[in-house]
Amino acid sequence: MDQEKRNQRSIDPATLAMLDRAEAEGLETAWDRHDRQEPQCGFGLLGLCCRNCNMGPCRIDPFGGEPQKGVCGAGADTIVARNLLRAIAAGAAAHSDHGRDIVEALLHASTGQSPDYQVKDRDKLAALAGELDIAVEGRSAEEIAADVAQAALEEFGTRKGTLAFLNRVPEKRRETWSKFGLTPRGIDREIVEVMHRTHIGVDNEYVNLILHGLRTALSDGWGGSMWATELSDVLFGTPEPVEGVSNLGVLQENEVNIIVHGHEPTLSEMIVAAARDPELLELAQSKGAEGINVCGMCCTGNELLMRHGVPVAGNFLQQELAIITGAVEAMVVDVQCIMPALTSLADCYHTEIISTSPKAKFPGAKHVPFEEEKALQIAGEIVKIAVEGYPKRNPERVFIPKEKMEFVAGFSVEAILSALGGSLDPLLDAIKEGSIKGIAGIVGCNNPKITHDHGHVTLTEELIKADILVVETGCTAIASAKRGLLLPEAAQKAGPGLRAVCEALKIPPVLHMGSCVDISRILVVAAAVANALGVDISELPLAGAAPEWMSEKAVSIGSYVIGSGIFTVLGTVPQVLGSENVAALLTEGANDVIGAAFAVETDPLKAAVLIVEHISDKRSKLGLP
Ligand code: SF4
Ligand code: MSK
Repeated sequence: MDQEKRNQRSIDPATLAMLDRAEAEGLETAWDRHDRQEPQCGFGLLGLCCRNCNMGPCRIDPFGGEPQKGVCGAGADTIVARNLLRAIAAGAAAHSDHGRDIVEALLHASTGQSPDYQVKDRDKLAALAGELDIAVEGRSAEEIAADVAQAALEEFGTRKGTLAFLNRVPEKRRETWSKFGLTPRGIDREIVEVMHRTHIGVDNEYVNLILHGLRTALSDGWGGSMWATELSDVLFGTPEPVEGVSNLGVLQENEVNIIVHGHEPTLSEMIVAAARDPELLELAQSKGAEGINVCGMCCTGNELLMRHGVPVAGNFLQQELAIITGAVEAMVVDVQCIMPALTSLADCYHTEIISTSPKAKFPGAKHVPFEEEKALQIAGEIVKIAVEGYPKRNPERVFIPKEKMEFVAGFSVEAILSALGGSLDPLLDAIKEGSIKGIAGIVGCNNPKITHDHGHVTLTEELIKADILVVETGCTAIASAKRGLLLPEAAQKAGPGLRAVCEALKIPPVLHMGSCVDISRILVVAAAVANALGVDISELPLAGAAPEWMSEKAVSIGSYVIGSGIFTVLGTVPQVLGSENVAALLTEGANDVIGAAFAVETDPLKAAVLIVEHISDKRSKLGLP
């Protein structure tokens, strides 16, 4: 591969070193497979193909020629809107089903069915119980947890007609939702209704479709994702500032390396515990290893990092590269963002891919079904498989890049409040007097369509320079961690106002708030700031961005973020440009309905300009300097 093409793949030296290694070994990665997909289907890129019934597949000519209608008569607006809705539904379902699993884990913990799990944060449990009108006085944590879990389960197929966490939403926003029929009624209900409406011959009016798409996404942000976050905190502990290390250099040459990858904390929490078992450590030593090194990848990594400081081996596009180090005994996967390519790649090494969820099997993987009832025992079995694989490692094929970077994570809402001295006031004062101009949430994936980590890091650096406090989750946060932006010292790269605030509070200018579902933490902060100022979220100097997004979950996230009133810049082009009407509604018309819209800008420097301008516009409308 020529140097120019190689360097366009990533800005991360560890990633580039591993791509060279892959090429030398004749191994393919997502970047190679992406190249082989070129040119990608033009109809698909524009959202203009439909497979919703068996009279199709149908496609619309984007240049105005024939055909302009599918067999049923659906035109570009309907087809593009329906495709977008199905992506939102898939993303909302992924987050919310994860949320439901956590709710059930809490329920089983409360009844003693899964004895390895206990309530870790009783204060948070009590606070949630208060929000849900559940009695606390004189009751055990288990009794309260059982009631909270039952109330949470009710949110999925609710008959109450609305979601509990809407009490956190500023009144003006709730009025807007109510006026336009956007108030989510129940998590499962909205997702099911997307599938109904997008069936042939149901909803064919693009505005009506998109309004329901926003409602569905809001049921994710203020429902499924928020429950996942809140109850993970109850079960596993609410994150507090914690030090960690990131990038492939966290893999250890002389230890058993286990990577936990995916999204759910339930199993990975137990893997961390099992890896400390003296018997397993002794077994590892008997196999010639100096220890057992559990590292995270993607959002399972973020969950563990936020609560235990477990090292993070990398973000989405680094999952294959971790295996190519030749130093990974087992990659243990649960759900979401796990490439099916991993198993054939692992066949070239001694690495065992271990799937654990009944919802996610992978041809070629070893399946060890995870059961909460025997969580620690199963985690121990998995760790044992990894340990026993250590002697099969071929030291001559081991290549671990040296890059790794320290960082500070763990910024839950509670941790931010504590850093501020217990109240939002110092943050509000800093925003009001202009030392912090505003807050930007940067989130999302990697995508081989654009240079790995470049979008995340460039946008983050530009915004902190402009005195904008950045909060991050998911693969963005891992990109920033690798770049040193999650260290308090990174305040030196910030503008003078933000730098002074960070130095006074001893916090980084970029706060890692967790995994993809933890974007709900960002919503909670936004709502709390709006409530404190007595305004709508859409009036605040806030912005969102997803510079390298690729997943359907990101489509749902972007939609609930604008639905919550926050302007959002997308760094990869969504598949909606086949309908001028849909694109105009999402980028302009939405402003008139929900007070926020999307922008699409693939250049992160220009995206930063858009965000700075937006924040400055919001500040002047609020009369702030
Ligand atoms: Fe074609 Fe209409 Fe069927 Fe879609 S729903 S495949 S546009 S006939
Ligand atoms: S893991 S959804 S690649 S952020 Fe949450 Fe990363 Fe995107 Fe998956």
